[in-house]
Amino acid sequence: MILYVDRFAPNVRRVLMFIDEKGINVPVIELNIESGEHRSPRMLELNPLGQLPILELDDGGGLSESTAICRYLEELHPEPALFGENPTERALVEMWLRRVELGLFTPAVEYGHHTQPFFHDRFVQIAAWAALCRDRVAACCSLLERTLATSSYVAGDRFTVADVTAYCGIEIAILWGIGGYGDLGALTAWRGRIGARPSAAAARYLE
Ligand SMILES: N[C@@H](CCC(=O)N[C@@H](CS)C(=O)NCC(=O)O)C(=O)O
Repeated sequence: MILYVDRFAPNVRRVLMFIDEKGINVPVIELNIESGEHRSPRMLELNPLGQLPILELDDGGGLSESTAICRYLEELHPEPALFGENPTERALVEMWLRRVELGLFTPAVEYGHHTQPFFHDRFVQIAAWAALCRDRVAACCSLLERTLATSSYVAGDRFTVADVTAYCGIEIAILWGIGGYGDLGALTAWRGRIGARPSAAAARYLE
């Protein structure tokens, strides 16, 4: 098993943080997205979408999509259970994972694609789409604020993969300067708690 990464990529960071929380050792090969190393013929064979992260399996097959990779690793190494321990917990984790991926992580990433000079050559940058993404991030932060006022973690009282994705989403939103979450006390306190975990180093862009 080999994990192909570019450590700057937010989706890669979700998987690296998850692996660190699991306490498992997965061999990693570093590729450079900017120079196109992730789109070599072999990498495209493993993931025709030409995106990282990719987990190369021992039978030579490729697994992509960050959540699918995390689920696979959870199956191989069930403890600690980061996708939930019983049917209710698993459903709640799934619910929150979808909410924070669709409402926070993905719009925060897309905001960067549509605003940052670094991505100018890679994306047709649409200011109106960036504004919509920023608003979606703000709405998800408000939702998290209400939730975290009464629970320690995103999907309840235990750390799960929903915290990993939410934390990576917040860090990328802050990197791109999407402001406004600073007034949200419960979310800020949660960010401090998650940021104190050793695994968070894999996700943090700014100190
Ligand atoms: N849905 C995929 C998204 C993967 C993705 O967008 N990867 C980005 C880095 S964060 C990438 O490889 N971009 C390079 C490219 O599209 O050429 C996942 O969850 O892993």
